[in-house]
Amino acid sequence: MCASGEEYDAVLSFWDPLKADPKSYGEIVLQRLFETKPDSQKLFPKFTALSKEQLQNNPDLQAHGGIVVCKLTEFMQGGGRDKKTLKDLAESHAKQHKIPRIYFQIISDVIFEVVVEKIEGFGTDAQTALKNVLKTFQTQMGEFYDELGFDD
Ligand code: CUS
Repeated sequence: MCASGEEYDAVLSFWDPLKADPKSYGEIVLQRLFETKPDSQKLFPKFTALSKEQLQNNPDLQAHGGIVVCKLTEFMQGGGRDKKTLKDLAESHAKQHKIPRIYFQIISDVIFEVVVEKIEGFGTDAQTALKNVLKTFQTQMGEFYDELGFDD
């Protein structure tokens, strides 16, 4: 199912902390991702060899995490209609990083978990909205992956 306009607004109404501090939240998301799904750490060469300690306060990890949160924010602010953001993201992740599409599902689940845990006020309606927004995000990324003929 596609997220509705109200659902983007519902999520965005709680999103200010992430917008204000994308690096910190992005860092938490990537650390949680690597913990729960260790093989995901191997997808980016700059993170592969890092120990758990080295993943703390790591500027590269914070920078990449910040990008993840900012891209998702842009996607929501565009009401899911801004194709350019996702197209660029799909291209870099397919062609350059070669990330299998299943990882967008996995990172979405982690984002959901972290947001609900860390952000005040995310009630059941906002949670459903966030789930649908993330689902739409994955679907659209999948469509670009199809266009690129990557990882079917
Ligand atoms: O960067 C980005 O942006 C992406 C995310 C979104 C949500 C799409 N990514 Cu990168 C992803 C991933 C990573 O980083 C790691 C691992 C897996 C996946």
